[in-house]
Amino acid sequence: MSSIEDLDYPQLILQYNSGFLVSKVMFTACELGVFDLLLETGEAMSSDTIAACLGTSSTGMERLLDACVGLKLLAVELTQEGAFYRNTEISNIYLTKSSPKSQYHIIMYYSNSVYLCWHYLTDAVREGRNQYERAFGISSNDPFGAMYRSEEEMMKFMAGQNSIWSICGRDVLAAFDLSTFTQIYDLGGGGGALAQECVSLYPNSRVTIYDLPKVVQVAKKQFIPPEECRIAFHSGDFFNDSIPEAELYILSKILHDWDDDKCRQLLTKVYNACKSGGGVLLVESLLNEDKSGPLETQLYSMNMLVQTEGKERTSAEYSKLLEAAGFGEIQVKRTGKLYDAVLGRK
Ligand code: ASE
Repeated sequence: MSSIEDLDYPQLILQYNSGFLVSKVMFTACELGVFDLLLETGEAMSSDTIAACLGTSSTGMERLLDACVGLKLLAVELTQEGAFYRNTEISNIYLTKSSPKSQYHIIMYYSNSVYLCWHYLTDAVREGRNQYERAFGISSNDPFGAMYRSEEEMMKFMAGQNSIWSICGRDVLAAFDLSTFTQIYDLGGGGGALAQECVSLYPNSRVTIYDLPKVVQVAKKQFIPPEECRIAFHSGDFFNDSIPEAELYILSKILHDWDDDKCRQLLTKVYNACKSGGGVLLVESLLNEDKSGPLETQLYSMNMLVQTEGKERTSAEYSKLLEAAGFGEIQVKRTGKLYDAVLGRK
């Protein structure tokens, strides 16, 4: 019989106690450009050289680099001349700015925006609402007004979302055979990385990114190459403006931003606009039916509490919302990765 002391509970609690320290070390190494510098120079460097190149203190940099080694984000070689640091393969692929699979922008968004809202998690739980007022002194009644409070903030969010689709986009779009749908609207398509994955995976598809005018303007100018003729744009607010007819609507991480009422409102509008025989694809991180996990999704749901009006849901909850709007033949595909897919048909 094992007593409770044999289980590593104290260890677990101490690990959770310092979980945020881990995030902060990675955020800081990214923000200072440690991984970019090591990729650029292509050889192992001493902490003094790295500190000099990046304009930081030696004492701070040495500790940051050692912590990154502990996190397996850097490797260290000890020589007679001292310690030399280099990137691991994972940091080269995901933590450098220029890599095609770079997560740099979403990491910066977490570091500079999400993190500040999480400072007020206790208040968010007490009040049951997002914390823009406390974190940034701006009204929290319109979450996207708050998230897009400046063009810079909006671009950080768009670039952040794009980096997620550079690693998860293909899996969610391949979860179902969507090749019979050619006329597709990506509602709230933002920077358009998912739309780009879509036209690449389904070469006969045409995707229109439907988003707020200021988002569309930036997506056109900064994110989608002008020669990409399979991607079009539609400026509008999908709650207040009309939604054009199409065969398939993608709502990728849209419903998780809103409460059930708003979700039903939006899905009903989508249903009315949809061609018969068409469908709607929800891309979301699905909770288990008993909400016992996955942990990442439970944490995302807390993030929706501090940042939006929404929450993460189970597949039964999404199915109910889809059915209430009129959709049928609902199919759910768990990808085993961060984001899953739910397809409904008209
Ligand atoms: C949203 C997505 C995000 C609204 C706010 C957000 C993300 C961070 N903040 O639709 C990216 C995905 N991360 C999470 C926690 O869902």
